[in-house]
Amino acid sequence: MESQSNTRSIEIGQRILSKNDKVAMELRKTYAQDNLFVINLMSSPGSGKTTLLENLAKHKLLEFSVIEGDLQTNRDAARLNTFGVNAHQITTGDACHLEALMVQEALGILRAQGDLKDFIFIENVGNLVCPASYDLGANMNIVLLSTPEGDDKVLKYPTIFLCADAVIISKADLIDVFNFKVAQVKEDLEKLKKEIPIFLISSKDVESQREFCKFLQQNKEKNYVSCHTF
Ligand SMILES: Nc1nc2c(ncn2[C@@H]2O[C@H](COP(=O)(O)OP(=O)(O)OP(=O)(O)O)[C@@H](O)[C@H]2O)c(=O)[nH]1
Ligand SMILES: [Mg+2]
Repeated sequence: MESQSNTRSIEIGQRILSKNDKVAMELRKTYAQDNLFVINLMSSPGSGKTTLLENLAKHKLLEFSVIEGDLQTNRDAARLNTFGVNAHQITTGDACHLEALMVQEALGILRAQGDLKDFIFIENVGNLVCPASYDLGANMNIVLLSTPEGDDKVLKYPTIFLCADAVIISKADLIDVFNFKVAQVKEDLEKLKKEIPIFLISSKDVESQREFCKFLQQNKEKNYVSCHTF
């Protein structure tokens, strides 16, 4: 018979904060103090994150600065600079996500350049998995799902959709081409117990972009802060 141990385990109902979580908490305070509204855009590679930002700038729908994340090259920052957007590129090398410390440094650089707008987009590294594990302290986490990727992704990659405050179905002009079912995405988000706004956006439809900007402005006025854990 096994001897009974005198030890017992106690459940501690508190997450142990990682270094990233601690920096994300600091960032959250900085955003609030400086009246910044920060949006973390996450998606697969090529789903249209940079194109959306280009369009917001081109049509003068919102004034914003950008922190760009890619494994290599400064191509996305250069694309946005062409439209007069102050965009700072982070190249992560092998890392498939941005971390809070990288964002903190980039924010310092944008600030030092003296052109920090009230809205800041963080374009995360294109990946539907890793960014969901790194809190960047953003006011809003927004996931893009483009129509060519298929309408079945919400339940296949639930973690990233669980931390989303809104979902953008991008390349909406191709809905019919790819037989993309918006109802499937809604149903799967409901299965994840998420009632969140869904925007259908196309680079060819300025109104869809305007509606999205209105949503961001309303949430900035409300001082919305994401409550989702990473
Ligand atoms: N038809 C159509 N094509 C689009 C739309 N938005 C973007 N694209 C195209 O999709 C491709 C990828 O767009 P990007 O904006 O570079 O995608 P991204 O998410 O920034 O890509 P990464 O930064 O590499 O993760 C480009 O060829 C765009 O022209 C859209 O609304 N409709
Ligand atoms: Mg991009």
